[in-house]
This record gives sequence, structure tokens and C-alpha cells, in this order.
Amino acid sequence: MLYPQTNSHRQACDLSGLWDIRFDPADSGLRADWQAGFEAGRPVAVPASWNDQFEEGRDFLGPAWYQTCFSIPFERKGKRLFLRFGSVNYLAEAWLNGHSLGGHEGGHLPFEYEVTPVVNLGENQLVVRVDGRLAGDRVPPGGVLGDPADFFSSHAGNFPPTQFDFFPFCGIHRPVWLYAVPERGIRDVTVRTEIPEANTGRVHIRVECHGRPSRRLRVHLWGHGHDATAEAGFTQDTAETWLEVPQAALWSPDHPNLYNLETELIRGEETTDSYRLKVGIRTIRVEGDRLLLNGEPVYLTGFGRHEDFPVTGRGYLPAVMVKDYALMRWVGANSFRTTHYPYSEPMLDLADRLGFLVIDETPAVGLYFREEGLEKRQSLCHQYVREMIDRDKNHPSVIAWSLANEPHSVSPKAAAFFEPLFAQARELDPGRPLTLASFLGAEEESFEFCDVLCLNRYLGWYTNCGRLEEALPLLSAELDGLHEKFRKPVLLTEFGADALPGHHAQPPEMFSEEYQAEMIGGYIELLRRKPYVVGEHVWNLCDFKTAQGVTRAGSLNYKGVFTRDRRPKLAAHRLRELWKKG
Ligand code: BDP
Repeated sequence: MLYPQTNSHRQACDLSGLWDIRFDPADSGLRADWQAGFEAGRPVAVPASWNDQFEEGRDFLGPAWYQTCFSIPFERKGKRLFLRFGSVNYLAEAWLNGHSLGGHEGGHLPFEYEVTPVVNLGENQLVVRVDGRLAGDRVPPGGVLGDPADFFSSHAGNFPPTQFDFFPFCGIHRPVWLYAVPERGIRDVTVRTEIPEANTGRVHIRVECHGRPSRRLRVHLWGHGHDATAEAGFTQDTAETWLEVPQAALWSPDHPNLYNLETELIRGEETTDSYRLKVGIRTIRVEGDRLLLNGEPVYLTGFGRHEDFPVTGRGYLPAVMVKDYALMRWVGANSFRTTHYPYSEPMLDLADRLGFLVIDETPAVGLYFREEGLEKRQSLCHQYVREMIDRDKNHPSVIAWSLANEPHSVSPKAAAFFEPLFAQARELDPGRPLTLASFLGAEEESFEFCDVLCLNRYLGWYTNCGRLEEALPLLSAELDGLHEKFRKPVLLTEFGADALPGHHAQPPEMFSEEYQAEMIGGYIELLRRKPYVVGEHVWNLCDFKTAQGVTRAGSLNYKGVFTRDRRPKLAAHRLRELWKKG
């Protein structure tokens, strides 16, 4: 799904700003016809989570109703108009001028509605109902009662009752766009790159249109001293072509070289639509125990993180996004995983531009395999894989897809759940490695489907408390066993310790900045001795908000090496020493 763009054929208008909101705790809005517009709304910022904007909003998970008005700021003749939502957590249902547009399930991924037939020339009223309540048949799941025999018991008693370790922020989290495209304009562009021989890049381009265009496709690729065009005809609504780039300036973290690609629909000499993308020429694959970027081994240093900031919650905040890249660069990171959901689209644009390697993860965190709701959870996971790959497939920065975080795969049903999911991802994108992050280690049956084994480990924290000297040999033996069993590269996708900023101890003890720094340093030193380890992702870049629970002082997870307001702890300095010297 393309990001909206403005050029001489397309127009896009961001509807962000102050909207109206009304909470609906009795769930009576539908019966009271709020979809046609409601009274007694109060101002709310969009995009942002609603939870920290209002005192009684913090633990309220919905339903809530949003509304705004707009008129169309551009010529609409010959155009198709769409409303596109970047992320609404969790259920969304929208109406324009009282007409139902449809619904969408799942946060963090975009969805859109064509509104051409229902849009007014004058003022338009958009109403959105948002429901972020936790339920066992949603993904991520919540509100599931603890079973003393499984891991959920450690989350039982959380408030709100999440089955995952971050606050269940709700609302319209990313910009809502009104955009117009030519009637038979470009609907999708897919770019794939290869390096068939040293220094030569090949860029494959596939363009799909709205309807069947009686025209041709022209593609133009330029940058780094190269400038070339190619044309192709359409079969049905699709056209494909490719361009060769001799002496290609390849994309990598050290040299995030990007080319400009313009795709155009041509009728005679006239251009009827165009769309621009940045293209990075690179390959990524797993060979033996190595992860190869452009044929060369690459080692990942970086983090798991969250889209999380005071007051705005999980809302899109460009300044914090830019700051986070600055912090990651300062500390010497070259990569991150989008724990535990796909991040905003501009975040990936910046990764392309700044040269960060991204493991893009679906919102499938905390999956469990009890029968109730299983079919629904499975179909949602398939939907997320489709939506994520569709959205992010053209980013050179995205080097792998992660299909889940810490599924409770002890169940024999887990492998049957994951096998078709991995098959779907491979079919949609044969070019990128696949993975999931597991806390089970060698017991994770679904590692069989992965190209890289992502392991989350907290020895010295949740177990072997305060005893790093015990924890590290256990980790060492476990890693060797895991590699021995699967013979695939291993990435430690989570490790770390909570540190209360300003809390110090000598000798180091749990919750002190010293212990966090020592634990992270100890893990890294060990990982560097394992030839099959392809990277280290510390949990977490920054402290972040969680549900209330006995293990989360002040409803914060303090495993950040930076505080929630982005100040370094001792561990950030330690990482900088380790990562900057390589
Ligand atoms: C891991 C989860 C992550 C948690 C982390 C922790 O993947 O979401 O925040 O543990 O406990 O199990 O800090």
C-alpha cells in the first residue's frame, strides 16, 4: 500500500490536528446514532493515544468516538478519493457524512477507504469509533485469565490485563490522510533489487493500477551518476520491467545510497499519473551461520524499542523519532527490531536514509494456542503478515520479517499455526529472511521455519537474580545447544536489566545502573565469542510505559539504556564504548 504523495497528478492532505472525542463506556453510541455526528465532544489531539490526554482516559480502553470536519482542498474532477488511516488501535469503524465506510482490526498497520461516492463538495463529517478493549481473540491478546501452569500467571493481576509488557494505548496513532489519485492511476509499486554480478545492480519494478489502463508504464531511475529509463506495456492492470545499474552505489549502513525512482503512466506523450520512491540496491540472505548484506557478513548491534512517549503515548511524534535515531547513532547501533508491532512509515523512510537495518515485526506478541479464539487469532496473524509486507516491501532497510514475539509455543498446536504463516510470508516475499523471537530456545518447534533464530534471554535478571557469574555460563551452554540443534545463525533479540535512573551500587546489584551496564557488557562479551551469533539487540532503547503490576515500578519497564525522556544511563555509555570501537 503506497504512502500518499503530492505531485501534479496526486494530492494529499493530512487531517491531523484537534478533533473531537467522546468516550462511550456504556457502548450506546451506535444506538444513539453517533455515526451521523455526536454532541458533547471535547478536543483531542490526533495523532496521539487518548489515554494520557484525560484523567479518566488512562485506563479506559474504549469504545470512544472521534469526529472531525474537512472540505476538499483540491480539484476532484477525474479523481478517486481515499481516506487512509496510518494506525488506529485497535478496532476502527468509520463513517463519512453518515455513510458507513467499513471497519479494520489491528493497530500499527494502515487501512484505507475509497470515499469518492460519498464525499461532499462542501463540508464533510468524518466519524470514527475506536475500541481498544483487551480480549482473548484479539492480537495481541489480553484479558486472558492466568493458568497457573503457564507463563500467563506472571502477567495475571496486571492492570489493564495485558498479555504483553507494554501499555495498551488506544486511539488514532498515526496521521489520517485524505488523498486523490487519477481515476485509472497507480495503485501499487513493488521494487526488488539484485546484484547479478559484482558492482552491477538490477532493479525490478512492478506497477499495478486502479482498473485497466490503456497506457504504458515508464520508469526513470537516477542518482549516483546514473540515469536510465525503461518502458513496458500493461497486461490487465499490471506492468513489469527492470533496469540495470552498472557501477551501482549499493545500499548499506555505512553508505545508505539511495536512487530516485519515478514510475509514470503514459498516454501518447502525456503523463497521466506518477509516483516516486527511493530505491536502495542491496541483497540480504542467510548462508550457513552468516547473515550476508550485499554478499558480506553483517553483525547487528542495536535494540528492541517501543513507540512510546509521555502524554502522546503511542502517537506519531516526528521529533522523538529523529531524536531516537540520533541516540541510536550516538551509541553505535546499526539496527533495531520493530518490537512488537510495525512502526510508522516515516520511521522506515528514515532507516533507509540513515542506514539502519530493520527487523520488521508484526503485532503478534504474546500469542497463545488455547482453542477458544484460535482460528480468529490465526486469521488475524495472516492479515498482519499481508498488510506489513504490502506496506514495507520496498524499504532497503527492512532485512527480515519477524512473524511473532514470544509465542507460548509449548503447545503442540503452535507449529501447525506457524507453518502456513511462514509459507504465506515466503510467498509474498521470497527475498527476505524470516524469523520469530522466542523465549523457549531449543524447545521452540517453530524455529524449524526460521532462517535466523531470534532468542530473548534474561538470565541474571528473571532467573539467577543478581548472579551474573552463574547466568553467563548457562547462557553460553544454551546458545551452543540451540545452534547445535538447528544449525542456523542466532541473534540475541532481547537481553537486559531494569535500572532505576540515578540508583547506584558498588558492588553492582539489581536495579542499579551499574548492574544493568555490567549485565549488558557481560552478555556482549560472551556473544562475541560465538561464531554463529549474528547480532545483539539490547532490551530496550528507552524506558517505556506498561500496565500496572508488581514488577513494574511506576508502570514503567526500566530496561531502557535511556530514560523515557531520552537521557543516557550508565549502560548507554558502556554500549557506546563497546559498539563504537566495533
Ligand atoms: C520479554 C518481552 C518484552 C518485555 C521483556 C521484559 O518480549 O516485551 O518487555 O521481556 O520483561 O519477554 O522486560
